[in-house]
Amino acid sequence: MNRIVFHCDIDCFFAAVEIRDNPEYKNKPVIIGADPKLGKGRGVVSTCSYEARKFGLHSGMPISQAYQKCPHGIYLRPNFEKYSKASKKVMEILSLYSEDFQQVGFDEAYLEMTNICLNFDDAKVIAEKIQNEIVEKVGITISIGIAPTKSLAKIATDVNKPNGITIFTPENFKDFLKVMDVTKVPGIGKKSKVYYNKKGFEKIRDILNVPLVKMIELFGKHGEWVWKIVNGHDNRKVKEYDVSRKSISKERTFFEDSNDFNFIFSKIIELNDKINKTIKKHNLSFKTITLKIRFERFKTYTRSKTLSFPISDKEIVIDVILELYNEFSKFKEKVRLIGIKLSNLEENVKNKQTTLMNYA
Ligand code: TTP
Ligand code: MG
Repeated sequence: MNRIVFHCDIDCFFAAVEIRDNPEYKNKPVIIGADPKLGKGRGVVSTCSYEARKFGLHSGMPISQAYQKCPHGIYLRPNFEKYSKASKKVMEILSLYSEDFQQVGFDEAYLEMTNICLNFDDAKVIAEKIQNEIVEKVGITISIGIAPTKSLAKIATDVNKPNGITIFTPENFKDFLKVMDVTKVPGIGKKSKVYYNKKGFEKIRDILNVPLVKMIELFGKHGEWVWKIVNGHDNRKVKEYDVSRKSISKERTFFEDSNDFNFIFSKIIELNDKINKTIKKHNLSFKTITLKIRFERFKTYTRSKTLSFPISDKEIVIDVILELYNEFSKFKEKVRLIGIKLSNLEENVKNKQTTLMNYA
């Protein structure tokens, strides 16, 4: 079945918010980042308006270099509180267009629109509606990529920025891709570009022209991923994780029942590491920690502790689990199974803010 996925990305995000709040900056090169100190400043450009990009400026460029290229630009320090508010508003609007909504970072989001849009023409109308609503309510513009997979939608967004809508259909997406540089594929950055170029892969066309086995032979797992993306094979769902899912848990039955505390403890650590990966991946926190323990004659107990505030710390889980385990330490029977469950889940908004702070 053909899917319709939207990828939305705010245009020159930090700069757009400053221009919104200072209309006199409109159509001018606006640069957000470190103080250029007349060309002697240290630090980098966080982002800049599209007018500034015409002078060759871009995110990550040393601010001193930016100043040399564009001395008449308007140089501003970032105001994260403002950007955070704008991001929240945009995400609130976007999330109302589909229940399957996934925010990525501060200025990007995916929407699963398969059952909401009838076809790609309908998708375009809805995309325009989203753009207008965001201009009206937040005062900044976004670009939208529409495609049958998440990765293709992301590539599509960049085709027409700012304030653009680009549609890749199952019929035409390869025509768009073939002329693009390999770095347009999410996953091929500056470093992997070198490897791909060395083997003669300059344009996406070069990837489309070889069979999957060749890509695996040359670039292993990475090559497989890249080949699948550019051929439209990417089944990743928009909502990979649903916070309304009540808990995350893992348990392990031992091959042999045991009362060796060191062994049991090592299994607890293993389970906790696995759960923590999921927690981190989805940027979650939790309040309730549960230990499950089953003894050799199948008698099973669960013991929980609920903290007064949500945490995402894996060391604290171990402390709590050990505290809960203590009750059973005098049991003579051997242990057959150990499990850990984290519940009362929440998404970590705070962490996202810190990430934003660390960004500039
Ligand atoms: P991007 O979406 O990469 O850039 P952008 O929104 O400014 O521009 P575009 O129109 O090309 O999407 O990043 C979003 C915000 O994140 C950006 O406004 C500022 C911040 N940022 C940094 O602070 N440093 C960086 O190196 C990058 C890439 C982004
Ligand atoms: Mg952006």
